[in-house]
Amino acid sequence: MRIDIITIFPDYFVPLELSLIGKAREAGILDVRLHDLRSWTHDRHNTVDDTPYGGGPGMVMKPEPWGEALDAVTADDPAPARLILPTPSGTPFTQEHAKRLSQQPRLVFACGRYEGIDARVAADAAERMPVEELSIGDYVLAGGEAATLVVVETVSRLLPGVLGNAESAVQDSFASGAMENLLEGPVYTKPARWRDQEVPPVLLSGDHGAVDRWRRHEALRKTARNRPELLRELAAQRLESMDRRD
Ligand code: 6GU
Repeated sequence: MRIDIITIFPDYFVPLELSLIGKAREAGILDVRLHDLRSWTHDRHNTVDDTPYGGGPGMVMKPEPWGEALDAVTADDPAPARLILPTPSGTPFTQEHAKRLSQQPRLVFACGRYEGIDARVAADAAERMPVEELSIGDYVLAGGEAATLVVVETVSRLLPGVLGNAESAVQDSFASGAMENLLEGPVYTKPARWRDQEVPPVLLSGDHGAVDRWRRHEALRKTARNRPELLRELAAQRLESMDRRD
């Protein structure tokens, strides 16, 4: 997969050299390219923002550098690109989005700062490529960079050959595998006794059926405690699938 990131802070993306993603890049599974938006400015101060039409606080990113940047980055056309615009006003990013995005050959991320990017940039780009506005949660970041890191990491670990254990991506909380959208319960490793705490004996029993039942029970407990709305959604889904069978 090819990923292009346009930002005024290319240094923000050093973490993409590390760990899982760093290795995926070295292995040629992932090709990440960073682009400094200011290289598409033409004034002495490399201006990327201006005051908002209609008034109000803060600054808005100017359309011209963004238009030129997107033209240049997508002119080199190894595969059709999908443009991702991280913004707190986007649709909520979920594991389902990640799965879909991981099947794309090429993603381009446009990291806005300040109060956002002039709206004409997205409208103009949409004439040539699919454009998605994504939010990573109901809070406001200073810019799209941290959100881009989140989306890139979530998508990258789903690429074939990136995870050591192909099953762990399926089993994750939210991956809708065997645990049907429940949160993952507690996990343990050696030693069996640590600071007066025992590992739950069922995990040492060798009874795989009992282990599966215990894990599902713990997953339900954790979900009820931390995300009760997920249990209601699960119940609703079940009723719906029963209706379809009738
Ligand atoms: Cl994608 N961008 C910004 N600036 N803030 C956010 C966000 C994105 N998602 C949640 N908050």
